[in-house]
This record gives sequence, structure tokens and C-alpha cells, in this order.
Amino acid sequence: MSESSLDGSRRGFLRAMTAAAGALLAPSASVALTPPSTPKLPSGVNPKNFIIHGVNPLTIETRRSLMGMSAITPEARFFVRNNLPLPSPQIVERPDTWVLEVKGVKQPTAISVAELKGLGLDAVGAVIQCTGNGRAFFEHEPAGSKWGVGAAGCAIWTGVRLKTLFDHFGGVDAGMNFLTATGGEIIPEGMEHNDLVVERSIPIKKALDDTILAWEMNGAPIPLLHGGPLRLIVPGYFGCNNIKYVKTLTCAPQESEAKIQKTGYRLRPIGAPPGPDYPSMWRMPVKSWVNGPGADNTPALAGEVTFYGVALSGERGVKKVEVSLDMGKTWQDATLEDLDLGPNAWRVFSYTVNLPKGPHTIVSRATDTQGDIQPKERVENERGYAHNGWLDAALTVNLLGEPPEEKVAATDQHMVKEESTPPERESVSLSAEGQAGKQVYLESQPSCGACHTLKDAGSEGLIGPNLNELKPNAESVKNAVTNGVGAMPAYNDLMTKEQINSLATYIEEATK
Ligand SMILES: Nc1nc2c(c(=O)[nH]1)N[C@H]1C(S)=C(S)[C@@H](COP(=O)(O)O)O[C@H]1N2
Ligand SMILES: [Mo]
Repeated sequence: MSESSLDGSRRGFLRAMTAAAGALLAPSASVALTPPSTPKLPSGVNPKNFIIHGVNPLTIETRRSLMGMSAITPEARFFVRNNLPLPSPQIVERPDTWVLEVKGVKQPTAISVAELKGLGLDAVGAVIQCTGNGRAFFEHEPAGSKWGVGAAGCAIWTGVRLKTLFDHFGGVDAGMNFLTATGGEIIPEGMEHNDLVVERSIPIKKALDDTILAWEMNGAPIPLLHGGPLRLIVPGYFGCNNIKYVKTLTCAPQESEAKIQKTGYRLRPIGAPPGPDYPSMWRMPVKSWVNGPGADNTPALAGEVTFYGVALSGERGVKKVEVSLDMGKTWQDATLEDLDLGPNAWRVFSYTVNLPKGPHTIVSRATDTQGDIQPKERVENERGYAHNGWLDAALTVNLLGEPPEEKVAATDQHMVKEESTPPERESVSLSAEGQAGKQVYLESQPSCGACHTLKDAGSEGLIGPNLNELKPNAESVKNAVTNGVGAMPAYNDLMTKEQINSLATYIEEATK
């Protein structure tokens, strides 16, 4: 897809659509010979390190066996969650030129990253954990990525405190109760801005206490996937609040009206419709889990075994971690490793024990500095948020009596094998028209996948209905796309009839 289609203008949209139409007009034989490829991972992402839940928007989970034994997660193994297609890589080419707008202060302003760097310097160790981390364990199969334990990572983020920034511009206006941060993804014209924009609000007190605007992650400029050139870091708060490519900061009396804030990321009972009054997903509760050895069926030897894992509690840090090898009947103290990157980072723990060969299950339970103890069970909720139960996170390992025959190579072979199996994507057979429609699905701006989940297209959008579940017929897709339905606008001005027809054919074929 050309850069031009990322400019978000209607022209860009039309250009993208014209490219798709080209495929449509080509002789059907040639279309059939060159089926549109499933979208590729961004360059630099090593598929061996991740479970790929979706490529566009990008949704990749760190493999448990690769979470590491250090308090810091390297970029190469740090999970990624994007709600919308990635912004253009151009934005991180000259990070100092990125401009942030600041509103709701005495002197509203626009300020570049270069200027921000002159205001002050602060660093924080902070865990980014998706609110849905652990969703795979919920039995009611909530909508959204089926994360295991790996939608979390810990990094050192360097930047400037919001308090320093706001003070520099005269301080926050009176009566402002919230700080709203807006992501820099471009929302094309014609789309309902508040339905798509990645925008979150946090209490103004939190913003002034310890929230920072960061330009470095683990000592290097923040890469595009993790929100470069500029990212909000709300220490101890769930991932969604840590806005990437932050473009605007607004101090305001009320929370944002964006869907993601108003009704999204709130803890509601199973079956309850979304609403603005459920608790917003802010501070992360106490949680821990064991990462190895032996996760993902990597070989681990019987005898003296040192188990290791991570423990966190937003804004508090942990004071104790216990482990159990009998599902919680008895607990032993684990050792907290010395390196402590502060109350919003995670702490690595370890526990060494002598074990015979065969299967063993280990669980861990953290206690935070205010005495909260990690619970056994998850808290059931519609969207599968905030999982912190220790039971589901149990690690079962099969300890070997002898080193495996392939020795070191076994790990790699195992990984390669798993990686070459695409993420539970059933192969569907598409007609020539269906293939042309797939291109329309993938290449329109924003792609249909920004809002919809469709396995064949590798998309996990959550704003619109899940097409694999809805299984719409071509006729109803045509109707919806032509006339609009619910929050979805009409596309009849933006797409040709042929494009709409092929899109409808594709969706019907891909969800049959
Ligand atoms: N602009 C923007 N910021 C965003 C998102 C996004 O889609 N766009 N996703 C959020 C969510 S849901 C999570 S879990 C974290 C993921 O951060 P990571 O990709 O660096 O791991 O970023 C948050 N910030
Ligand atoms: Mo998330």
C-alpha cells in the first residue's frame, strides 16, 4: 500500500480503492493465479518470538518461554497491540520533529519533541499489560484477542513528566478533572471519529503525580510499534491508557466521549450491555505468573530446577511472592531478585527445588506492598479484562530424565514448527471475485479490519460485529456497505458498485 493512502484524505482512500479496482478489472484467470496475500508482519518482527493473533491491526503476544529472566523486556520480544492500522513509519524517521498539542492549560501550545527534551528528564520502569491479558482463560469466550499470559512487558521509559510540561505552560486550567491523550493514527474522513480514535482519559491527579511523555524505551528511541516518536506512560495503569504516537493532550472537566473511553475498557458483568458507569480499567491489580523453565514444551531437566517468573502491582510493587507445587495446598516463599525498577515495574522471582522427572504444575501468588494478595480465581466479566487469578496461569512442565537427543536444536526446531503453522486460520477457498474483494477488505483506508474481526483476513477489529460470528450473506453486506448500518457509515460514495459487490462476495465466502 502506498504512503499516499495513509494521508487519510478522501483522495487517499480513492487511490487505495482504485488500486483494488485494478485487480478487479484484471482478467479473472490472472486474479486467480495471484491471490492477495494475507497481510505481512511489519519488518523487524521475528515471528519466532510471538504468537500472532492478528496482523492488521497488529496483535502479537510474547511466547511464555521467551518472557525472559530479566526485569526488562527487550523490544524484540515485547508484545504489540494496535487497535488501528499502524501509522506510517515516516513518523519515527525524524522523531524530534513530532509535534504535540497541549490544551486545557493556561497557555495552550504546540510543542515539538525536540523542545520537550529541553524541559526536563525523567525515567520510569513500567509494565505495559493489555487489559485483556489472560482473556484466553475465560470460559465464556469474550470477544477480543485470546491472550494467554504474554500480553505484557516491562521497560524503562525516558521522557518528561506531564507536571513539568504543564507547569511550563502556566499550569492546568481550573476545574480540570481529567487528562485525555489522543493517539496519532489518522482517521479518514467519513468515518465516525469517536468510534475509531484511540483516546483515553485518566484522573488529572494521576497525570500530575507520575505520568510521563516518553521518547525512549530501554535506552533507544521508541520504535513505531511501541508508540514512537512520543508515548504517554501512565505508570501502573493498564496498557490501553498508555497512548502511542500521542498527538494531543487535553486537560478537561470530563472524560473523553471517544467510544474507547466512554463505554470501552470498563468492567461489566457477563451479558450486560456496555455503559459509561462501569469502572474504567486504570490501575493494574496484583498479579504474578511463572514463565519457566519448560514453557511452550521447551525441554527442561529433572533434578535441581530453578523456576522463574514475574510479579507486579500497579503503583505499589510487590513485597512477597509464594509458589506452590500442589495447586495451592501449601506455599513456599520465592526469592525476589534484587533488581527493583520501582513500584510500577515488575519484579523477577525465582524458586529452586529438586524434582523427579515427569509432569509438574507450579503456580505463584504475589502480595503487594499494601497487603493485597493475588486471588486464586479470575473476576468474571464480559470482556475478559483484568485477569489476575493464579490458578489459570499455572505452568505445567514435563521434566526430562536426560537431555533431549537433539540438544540445543530442539528448542529451535520446536519454535520453527509452531511458527510455520499460521495462527488458527482455516484456509478458505475464494472465487476470483472473492479474492478481489479480499483486496478491497485489506486495502481500503481504514481497512475493514480496523473495525471487524475476520480470520481469513487476519483482522481482529472490535468496533464492529465479528464477521466470523455474524456470517453475513453477500446481500446483507452489500446493503450495510451501501447504506451504512449502526455506527458504520455508508460507503457508496467511496467505493464503486463493483468493489462493494466483490467485498460482499469475499465476506460471504470467507465466513461460510
Ligand atoms: N495510539 C495508540 N495507542 C495505543 C494503542 C493503539 O492502538 N493506538 N493500543 C493500546 C493498547 S490496547 C495497549 S495494550 C498498548 C500496547 O502497547 P505495546 O504495543 O507497546 O505493547 O498500547 C495502547 N496504546
Ligand atoms: Mo490493550
